This record gives sequence, structure tokens and C-alpha cells, in this order.
Amino acid sequence: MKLITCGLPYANGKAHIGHLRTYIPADIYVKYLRMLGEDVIFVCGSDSHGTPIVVNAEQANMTPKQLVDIYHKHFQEIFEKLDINFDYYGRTDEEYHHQTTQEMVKKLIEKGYVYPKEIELAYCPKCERFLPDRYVEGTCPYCGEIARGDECDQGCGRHLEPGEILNAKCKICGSKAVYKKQKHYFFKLTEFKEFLEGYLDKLKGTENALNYARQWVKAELKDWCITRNLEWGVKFPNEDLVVYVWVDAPIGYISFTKKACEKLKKDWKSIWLKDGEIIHFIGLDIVYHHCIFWPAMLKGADYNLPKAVVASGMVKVEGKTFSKSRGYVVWVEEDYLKAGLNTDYLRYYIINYTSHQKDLNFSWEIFKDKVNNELIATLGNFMYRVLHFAWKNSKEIKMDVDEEVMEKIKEVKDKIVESLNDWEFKVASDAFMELASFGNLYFQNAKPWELIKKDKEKCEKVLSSCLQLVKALIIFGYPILPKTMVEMGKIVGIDVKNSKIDDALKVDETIALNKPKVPFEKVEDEKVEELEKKMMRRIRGEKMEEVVDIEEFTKLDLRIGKIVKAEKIKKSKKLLKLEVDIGNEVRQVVAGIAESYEPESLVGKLVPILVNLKPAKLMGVESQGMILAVDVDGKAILMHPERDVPVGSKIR
Ligand code: B3M
Ligand code: ZN
Repeated sequence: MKLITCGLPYANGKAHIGHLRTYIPADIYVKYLRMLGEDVIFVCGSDSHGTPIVVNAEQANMTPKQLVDIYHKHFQEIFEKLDINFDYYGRTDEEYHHQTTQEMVKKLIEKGYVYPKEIELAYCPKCERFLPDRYVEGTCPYCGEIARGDECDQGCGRHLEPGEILNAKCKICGSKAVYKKQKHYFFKLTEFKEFLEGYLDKLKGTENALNYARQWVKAELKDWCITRNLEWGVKFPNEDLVVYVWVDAPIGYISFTKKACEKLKKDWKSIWLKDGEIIHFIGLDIVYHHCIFWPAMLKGADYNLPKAVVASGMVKVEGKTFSKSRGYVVWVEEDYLKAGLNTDYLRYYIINYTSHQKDLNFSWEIFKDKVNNELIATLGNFMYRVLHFAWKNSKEIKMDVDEEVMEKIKEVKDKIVESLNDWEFKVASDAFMELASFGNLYFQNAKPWELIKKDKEKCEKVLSSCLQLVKALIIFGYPILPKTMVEMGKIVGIDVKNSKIDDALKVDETIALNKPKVPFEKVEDEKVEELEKKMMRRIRGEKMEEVVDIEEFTKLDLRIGKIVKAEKIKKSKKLLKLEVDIGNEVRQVVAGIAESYEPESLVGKLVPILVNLKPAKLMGVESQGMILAVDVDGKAILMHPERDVPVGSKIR
């Protein structure tokens, strides 16, 4: 049995092209393996833990779980829309995952691979708390760049241990951190040096990942701090600590396999405790975790080891390094799906642009060319031409296929299989497209439109050969272009989802045809211009029309409140201190309306108020909500309900 996994996306933001760069090739690989008759399980899930999620939830005035709920659902929807079909897509904040993690951690403790140690940790005197991972920012001790607590993300990319970062500052309030002692737990990574050296010699996968990992193991290994001061996460046994997110996240691969196996009635143990073939698809930035920490943990706890780590190269957008903050990003929902573009086009672009290991540049102009000149002009053209011609002349074709054509199909199949073994998915997609080019030439040279007038028999043979090519294209193309090929399959009577790759080499007695459809729609120049403009605006930092889900909106507790008291705030020209009755209680709210209203005039007024805004202090006065007002040239104008309504009425 084979297990294919994809790196778990943090449930902390929306899906972008960087995610797809790993998930689409993995999905294509899985679909091909299944067509080759392999028994495959494909899992992934949301990474719910870690400080980025806690920090963001805090800023959005939500619980981490609420934040994870939103993005977990988002990712599930995106995967479904793009035909990325995991057997199980879980989340790491579920009970079953916590259990699996604790089992593994306990096993590591039992076997003596975990020890406590007092360490100096960044602590914020103002927020009165320890600053794990992304709560702290400072300077990387190795390269001097600005870094986060657990990773030098802008410089050398190293994993940083707690306490290593220099000039630490609290990310929340900006205060200079002090260092305080606390007991934490360490995993004896150093004991695994020899094991890892041997393991990495045998590990398969892409060279980009393996080369890095081999260098790191040779250079320096340090014991690894595996606990954190947080509430949110998997509890570390008998302590008021949670395990570091990078301990529990990869264990998600095991928890999700268990869940998938429950569903599929398969045995998870044969994968994780025996000799199933485990293959991890990841991004290049998480090689260290997958090639060093993870195999050491698995080895230490007596689990089966991954057979291969396949790392996708980085993504560029319009030739520039991918960056969400600088606008060099393609959001799957907001940019791609909203534009109404066929999802197969994106799958093709990602698989066919370059080698899996190299940098992939996404550009709308290249996208248009690839769709119009390759998918449409070569593949779509051949398929439609053949189907249309055949259907017009006879609805059922007797099959008698040219030897040369069968040989070509066989040759392409072999190329596809071979390239999968080398993780060179582009080569597979090129071979597939080469078959379409071959078909075009074959059709063009044989001129069936002339033959039909003078040699019916010969014409049938040409058409049947072309139809066999179409059939092979549907089968070979399904993993890459699933939506299109399912539809094309219906025209020639193939249930491609359940086809095997060798079906392309089988010749039926006859093929009955349904009315053909054009497989692809052209990408218009105007569409691409529009998308380019949108991206340029984002890059220039112009304010974008951000789209909010209805769920996000319904999180806002908006009500009508009545102002019962209003007074000036000393030393402030703009602020008033209000007391607002919101139905079940009276809230103190600071509002920036002093320049437009006298306090006395406000008492008794009904106003809209956001009730569940995170409390904040303004000029030293606590504000427990926000009055909504109209902004006219910077001046606040109040709004009132059109007729009298009960205090506390909900706004929808
Ligand atoms: N959640 C996302 C990342 O760093 C992280 C992956 C976990 S894989 C076990 O790309
Ligand atoms: Zn660095």
C-alpha cells in the first residue's frame, strides 16, 4: 500500500498558488498511480495549531477554534473545486489527533529521548507572558536578518530554537523582551545523527530536498525544544505546556491515515507500523522538518519511515518572488475562481510550466498563451476535429487501428510511467501533449475529408485510429484535466474515473459516439488584462475591494443601543466617553465624535453599535464597543434607525 501526503496548510489564511504548487502535482500523481492499479491512500488536513493562528485569532477577537473553522472550510471547498481529492482531510485540533500525538510523545519519553532543561526564554514584561515562536521578533543569530522566534524567514531560513533570537521584541506590544528561566522539554535529536545520515542516503525523492537535508545533518544538529507556553495545542503530559506545532503537525499524517483507513476499511498499521510506502509532498521551505525532525521522531517511537520526500520548487508571480504582503500572489478564490476560469487550466499550468523542483513563474500572459496555444490549439483542436468529423459521418465507428498509432500510444504511456518514477510530472504532461500533436499531424496527413469521398474503408480506418488516440488522450489526460476528460469520456463512452492506464491500449470492437462538445473555452485578452490590472493594483498597494464571507459578517454582533450618558474626555479634542444601553447591559464606549456633537445632545439617541469588538483603551479610557457613524470628510455623523426600535435590537 502507498500513502501519499501533502504538507498541512495552516488554517490561518486563504489558499493561494503556493499551496497549489504542492497539492496539484500530488493529486495528479495519485490519480496516475490509481490508474496504474496501485493501492493508494491520499491524506492531508488543516494545521490548526501554532502561534500564528493564536496571534491572528487574538487580533480578530476570536478563539483559535473559530478562526480554524473558517479556513478549514475554505480549504476543503478549494480542494473540491480544483478536483484535489483527498481520501481524508482532517484537522489537528480534533480529539483523535491529540490522542495520536500524545501516544507518540509518551513513547518518546518512555524510550528516554526526551529530557527537561531550564532555559532562558523571551518574556514580555508588559504583556506578562512568555513569547513563544511568532510572538517574538528580533535578529537572527546566524545571518543578522530580521527573524521570527522559531524561524529566520527573511534571511537564511534556519529553524531557530527558543531563546536563540537576538534583540527580542514582543510582537503584540512592541516592548523589549527580557529573558526568564523556565523548564522546557527537549528531544535528543543529536542521538539520531548517525541514523539520519544513513537514512538520508537511502531516502528517495527530489534532489532539491535531499541535498539540503544531507548538508544539514553533516553540519550541526542540536537537541530540539518540543514544548511551548501556550494554551492552544496538544498538551504535553503532566505539564502546563503544549507540544511545539512542528511536533504534532506531521503526526497529523498518521491521524489522518487512521481516519482514511476507517473510511476505506483498510489497515493503517500496515502503513505506519509495517512497510507501507510513505511519500510526502511538501514545499521546499519545510524540508528540515520533514527530513530531519520527522524521521528522527518516527525512528525514536518505532514507526515506519517515509520512503520519499518530494519537494516542489518555489513560486514566482509575474517574475517576482512570491510575496503575499507585496502583492505578488494569486489567491485561488479571489483571483482565479472568481474570474470564472476553468480549474483544469490552472492544473495544467502548474504541472506543465516547469520541472517540479524548479521555480514556477505564474504570469497571466503566459497562462493565456498556454491555454490558447497548447490546450486549445493542440489538444482541444485534435479532439474536437476527430469527434466532430466522426460523429457527423457515422455515430458508431468500427475500430481497426493503425499499428503506428498503437505504437505511439504505448510509447507515450511508457514515458508517463517513467517520468512519474522520477517525480518529473512536467515530462508526463509533455508526453501527453506530444500525443495530441501526433494526432493532429496524423489527421492532417491522412485527409479523411478527402478519403470519405473516394475510399470509405480507408477513411474508417483513419477515423478509428484517430478515435483510439482520442481515447488514449482522455485516459492519459484525466489526472491532469479531470473535469474536461470526464466530459470527453462521456462522448466516447468511457468512464474515465474508473479507467486503467492500459485501457488506452485496448481496442474495442466499435465506439459509439454522442454529440461532441468543444472541450475548452478560449481565454480572452480582455479577461487577462483585467486580471493583470487587478494584480498591478495590489502590487502598488492600492486598496482592494476585499470580499467578506457571510460567516465572517455574521460574527459581528451589531445592535441598536441607546446613549444614556455622554461626557468629554480630558485633554482629548476628538473623543467622548459614552454609556450605551445595549439591551442586557450598559457599555462604556469611547467614540471619536467630539468634534461633531455636544455631549448633552446625545443622551437618549439610538445608535448602531458593534458589541463584540475587542475592548481597547483610548486615552486611558476603556472602550467596550464601537459606535458606527458616517464618515464625511473625516467628520463623524451619527445614524439613527428610521423609527423607534427596542434597545438591543439586532442589526442584520
Ligand atoms: N503547517 C505549513 C508550512 O509551513 C505547515 C506544514 C505542516 S506539514 C506537517 O508550510
Ligand atoms: Zn538567518
